[in-house]
Amino acid sequence: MKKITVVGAPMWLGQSVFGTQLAPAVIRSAGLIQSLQLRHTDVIDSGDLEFKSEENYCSVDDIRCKIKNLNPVWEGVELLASRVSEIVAEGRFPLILGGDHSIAIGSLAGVAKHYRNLGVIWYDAHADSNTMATSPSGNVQGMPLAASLGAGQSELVKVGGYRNKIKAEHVVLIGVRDIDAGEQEFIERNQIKQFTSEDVFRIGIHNVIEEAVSYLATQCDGIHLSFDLDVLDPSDAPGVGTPVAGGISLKENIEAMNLLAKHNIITSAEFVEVNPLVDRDGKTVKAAIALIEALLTN
Ligand code: B3U
Ligand code: MN
Ligand code: MN
Repeated sequence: MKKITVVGAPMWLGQSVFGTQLAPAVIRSAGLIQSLQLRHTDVIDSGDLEFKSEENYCSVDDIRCKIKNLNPVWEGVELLASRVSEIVAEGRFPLILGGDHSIAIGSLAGVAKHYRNLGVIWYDAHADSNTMATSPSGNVQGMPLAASLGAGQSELVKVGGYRNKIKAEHVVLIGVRDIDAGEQEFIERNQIKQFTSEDVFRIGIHNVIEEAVSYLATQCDGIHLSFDLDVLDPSDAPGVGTPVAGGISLKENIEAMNLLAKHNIITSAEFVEVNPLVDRDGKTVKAAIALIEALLTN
């Protein structure tokens, strides 16, 4: 039985579509906490962190302006890193509700402090491996994996007071299908293991998870799951900022979460990028809850 602490990270400034900051509240009001309490005797909802919500305009000749909203995103992820670190120090399982994917910088900074070799399973249509130099958008949403591996703008790389939260050989990307040229180069240079959505269709989600688990389990003393809802096919998860066609079905993703639960190897998790304002019939919110339930059932 896991001791779970839920924390909301209502961030939207890591990208430009208003709405991801509403996800933690909407996911809660759709019944997440009650559902977790049916499965676990010890569930604490520690509420939402308070993040700044105003966009931060700065002079275009400032090089740091290449990163959209750098200062408020940085402040937010520092706050999240401290909170997540406390939760892990209390011996509890942090379940973080995003927010856009920039929050992963804070989640990983908070978690990785407590492990020698933290593994990461990164579910995403995107590779989130851009730096200021390669990003086509300037959105921190597209940079958290690179930053956690020590590449990019120093504020983001040094969140939590240290750098290189994780090692490239302890990362597995699953479901990727929209990778920028600079990201491709980064992935190859760092030899990051990836299963594209095509790989998932070819070998099946069951085999992908078994391979990912055996790749990480022997080397890692904990595994963080970073789950971007846009890994799902947009027909199952329309409520995300940047949907990408050709994704993995909700059914297969639930099967994946069930398998991870069976292996009992995930030690912290975040679910990000739900945008209730562009969702249809609460489909994406319901999908997020179903995935969390599958992961946290034992
Ligand atoms: N790779 C692009 C697009 C993107 C990344 N993550 C999302 N979209 N959700 C970028 O802006 O870095
Ligand atoms: Mn992402
Ligand atoms: Mn994505």
